[in-house]
Amino acid sequence: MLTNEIREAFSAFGRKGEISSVEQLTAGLINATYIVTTDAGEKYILQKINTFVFKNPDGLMHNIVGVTKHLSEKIEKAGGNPARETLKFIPCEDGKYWHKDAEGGAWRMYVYVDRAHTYNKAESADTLRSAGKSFGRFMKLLADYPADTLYETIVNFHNTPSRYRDFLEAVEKDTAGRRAEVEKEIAFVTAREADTHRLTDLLAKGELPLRVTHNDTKLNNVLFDDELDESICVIDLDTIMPGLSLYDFGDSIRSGANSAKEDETDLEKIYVDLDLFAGYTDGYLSETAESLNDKEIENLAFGAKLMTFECGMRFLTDYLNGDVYFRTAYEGHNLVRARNQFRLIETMEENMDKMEAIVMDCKAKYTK
Ligand code: GN1
Ligand code: MG
Repeated sequence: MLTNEIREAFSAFGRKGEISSVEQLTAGLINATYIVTTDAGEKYILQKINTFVFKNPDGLMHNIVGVTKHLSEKIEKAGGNPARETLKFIPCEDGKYWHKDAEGGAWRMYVYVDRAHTYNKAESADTLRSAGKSFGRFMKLLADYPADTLYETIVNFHNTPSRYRDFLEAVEKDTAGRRAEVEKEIAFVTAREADTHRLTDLLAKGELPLRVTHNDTKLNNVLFDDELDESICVIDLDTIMPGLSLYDFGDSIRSGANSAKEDETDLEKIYVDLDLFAGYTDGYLSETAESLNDKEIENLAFGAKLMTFECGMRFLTDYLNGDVYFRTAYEGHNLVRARNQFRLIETMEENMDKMEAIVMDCKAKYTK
């Protein structure tokens, strides 16, 4: 699918050789992502940034380039291999890390990490344990990153009360004329209004610390080595911003401990898989138990529920708005995703005690 648009964007990065093939990756719901192979056998990821979502590509790339350089130095010092353990972005010939095409589209490019794969759905608790370690280590490596130099790439990204207001506005406006069809789902959300501000209240009271977090820790945002099947590299760095550890932990559970895919339609197949939950929690706390405070530990399981709630509410909001934000493959896709997340929440509510007990066991295992 080599288009003129792709050829033109690729050439802005001044790499040698001609494009020999292009493959589109469609697992991400926001940007347009292509694997580009050259006749010299080099492989890159070329991405068209979704500027409806990311309005300031300069700020976005400033964050990503700064963070990946920092990670790269730390990985090198620790005796690791930065070429496989973090992303390497390529500047354009003018030194900038993104290219504006003739239509105003924004493109960036990085080196493709070879011999690696992702999971859209976890196969075992080991997969999640490994992902948990990577995301835990990621937060640790960024603990000394100057948070005040980071742009807020999406304002109020995980501010759940603000997401809730956006949801109410979408219900009120009913732009796509779909409200009548989703009264049940709307009631599911409004019944849980009190949850929306629990973490932001603790943050305001100073009981939860702001950290440099990833904020989009979906299972398919970590690469696994083909040979070892171990997670090696955290990707999709667009939302690195100051945030709560609970957002990162929570979103990983939302996506990784779901017994089914995010858009499974058969609600009976959807539940929080406690083995997968335990695997992730074990991996994550093996890296972070010493640095998280008691309030964070206490709220990990709730964070999983809250991130599932927020995401489900965002899918429903987008459905009400006429599918303007998330990439959809068919009419009603966002509603399917919302119902899926709401079913997952019900099973988390039923299992909250068990999830909390697993967290405490893992904490005991990794603290003296
Ligand atoms: C988006 O870009 P991707 O597909 O990794 C979204 C996340 C959602 C997720 C749901 C910037 O992540 O917040 O949790 O879809 N990213 C953005 O699958 O909105
Ligand atoms: Mg992604």
